[in-house]
Amino acid sequence: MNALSKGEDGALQHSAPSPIRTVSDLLVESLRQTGTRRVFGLPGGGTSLDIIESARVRGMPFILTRHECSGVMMAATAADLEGSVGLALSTKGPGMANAVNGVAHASLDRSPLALVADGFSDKQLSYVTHQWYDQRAVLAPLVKAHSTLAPATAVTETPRLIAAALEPRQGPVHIELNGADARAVIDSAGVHSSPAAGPLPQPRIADPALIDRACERLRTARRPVLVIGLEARSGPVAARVRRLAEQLGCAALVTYKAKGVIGDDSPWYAGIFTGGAAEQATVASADLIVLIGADPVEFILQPWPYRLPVLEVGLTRHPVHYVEADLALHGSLEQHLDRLIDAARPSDWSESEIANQRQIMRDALAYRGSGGLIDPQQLVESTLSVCAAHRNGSGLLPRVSVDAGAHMFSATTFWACHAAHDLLISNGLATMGYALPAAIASSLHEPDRPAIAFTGDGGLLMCLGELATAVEQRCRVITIVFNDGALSLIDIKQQSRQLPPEGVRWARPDFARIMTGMGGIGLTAASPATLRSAVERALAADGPVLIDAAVDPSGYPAQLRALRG
Ligand SMILES: Cc1ncc(C[n+]2csc(CCOP(=O)(O)OP(=O)(O)O)c2C)c(N)n1
Ligand SMILES: [Mg+2]
Repeated sequence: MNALSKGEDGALQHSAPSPIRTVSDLLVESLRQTGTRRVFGLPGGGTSLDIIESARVRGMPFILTRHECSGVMMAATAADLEGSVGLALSTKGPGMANAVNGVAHASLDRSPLALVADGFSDKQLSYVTHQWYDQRAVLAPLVKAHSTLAPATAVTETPRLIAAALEPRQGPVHIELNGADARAVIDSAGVHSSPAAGPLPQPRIADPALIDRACERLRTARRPVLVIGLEARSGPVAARVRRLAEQLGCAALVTYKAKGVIGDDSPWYAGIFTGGAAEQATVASADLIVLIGADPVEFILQPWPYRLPVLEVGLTRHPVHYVEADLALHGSLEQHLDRLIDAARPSDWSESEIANQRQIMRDALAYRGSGGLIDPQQLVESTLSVCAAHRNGSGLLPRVSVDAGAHMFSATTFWACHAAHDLLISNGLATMGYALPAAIASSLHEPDRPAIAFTGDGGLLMCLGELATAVEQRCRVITIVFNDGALSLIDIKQQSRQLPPEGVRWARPDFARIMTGMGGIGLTAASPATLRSAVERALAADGPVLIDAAVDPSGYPAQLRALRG
C-alpha cells in the first residue's frame, strides 16, 4: 500500500510499498513511516504482543517501561524529538487507566501520539464484565480521534488517525484493538485497492490583505517584543523566528517549552514568558506584543495583564484566549514569518537594554535561601558549569528535562538552552513524574548526548521504577533529585495561607541507595563541592547515574512571588 512517509524535508509523503500482512503490521508500518523509531509501554497478553512483534521485524525496539504512564510520556517525548507520531501501548482496563495521565500530557502539551490499548471482541462484549469499562469514554476528552480498529476498516482508519494526531493542534489518538483483530490477515487486494493515505492538508495562508496589514503593523512598531511558544520549535520555524528577532533587533521572550528557540546566549533573549510577573518589566516597555506560535495552554492561570496591541502568528485559532489579538495570521508559520521578516526593520531596542532586562529577570528570580545545604540555583548553575567544561564531541550540553514543582523555577531560569528542545517540560499539563521518562526518551533518541532529569523528590517517587528502565537500556541519564523531603510547591502555598504544615512533608528518602538497588550508580551531594564531583563522575559514566542532592527549600516562597506576582 501507499503509506505516509517522511521525506528529507520532514514533510509527509507517499512511500514505496512495504510488506504488510496483518492489521498490527499495517498500523506499525504506517507509524514507522512518520518517523516513529520505538514503541514504549507495558504489555498485556493480547494486542500488545502483536504490536511488539510487528515492530521488532521492522527494527523498532520495544522499550519496556515500569508504568504505562511513563511509557506514554516517553512516546510523547520521542514524538517531539523525532517529529513523528509516538507509539505507546498498554493492556485494556487497568493498563489503559494507568496510561491516562500520559495521554493527558500528550494532549495538553500537544504531542502527536497513538496509544494502542487492548480491546474486547464483539463476542466478549456480550458476556464480559471483568476489566471492562468504557475506555473510549474515559479518553474521549483527551484524544483527537478514537478508533476500534478492525480488519475491514484498518486501511482507511490508520491514515485518518495519523493525520488527526499530526494536524494542529497536535495531540494523542486512541486505538482500541483486540488481539484477534490485530492478528487478522489483511486482504492484500483490499490494501492495494484502498485509497492511498492522503498527505496532510497544506497549512492555510492568510488573506493577502491581512498579511499586508500585519506587515504594516510590525513596520510601524518601534518597540515590538516577541513572545515565542511551543509551535515555533520545529527547525524551519525556529530558524525563521531567529531571523525575525535579528532583523528587528528586539527583545524576545520564550515560554518554557520554547526555551532555546532564541538561545539564552542570543543578544535578543530577554527571558521567560509565563503570563506572570517576572517578564512584566520587559513587556511594559514594548509598544507591540508579537505572539509567535504561543499556545494559550502555556500561560499560567492569571488574566492577561497587558493593554498593549497584540499581533499573533500561529498554526491555528485557539478556542480559548487570554488575549484576543488585534491582528492574527493563522496557518503556515513559515510563510507568514517569511513575510514578516521581509517587512521587519530595526527597532528602537538596544542590545544593552535587552541585556539589562535579562539581568533584571535573573536577579528577581535569584534564589535567596537560609544557607547551609545546596540551594536550587547553585545546583543548576554548578551542574551547568561542569557540563560546559565537559561537552561531548558535538559540543552540545546535555538536554535537560524538568519536573513539576518549586525546583522548576531555578531549573528553567538558570539552565542555558541554545536550540529548541534543549529543555523538555510538561507545561500544559504540568504533571509530576515526567522528567525521568522524558530524559530516558531523550537518551534513547540521542544516545551520545547525556540527558539530565531535574526532578523533585515527590515527582521522582511517582516514576521511581523507571530508574530500572534507564539501567536496563544503559541510558546516559543523570537524574538530579532536588531532595527537600517535601512537596515544596504545595508546602509554600500552605505557608502563604498561614496554615500549619500538614500533608506536604515526609522524611527525605535515600535515593542514592534506591538507585544502587536498581543496578545504577547512586551518589549524594550535600555541598557545592560534592555536587561538582558527582556531576563530573556522572558525565564520565556510560550508564545512568542518580545524584541525590539535599536542597534547602527556604527561598522558594520569594522566588514564586517574583515569578508569578
Ligand atoms: C501528578 C501530579 N500530582 C500533583 C500535582 C500538583 N503538584 C504540583 S508541584 C507539587 C509538589 C511537587 O513536589 P516535588 O516533586 O518534591 O517538587 P518540589 O516542589 O518539592 O520541588 C504537586 C503536588 C502535579 N502537578 N502533578
Ligand atoms: Mg520536594
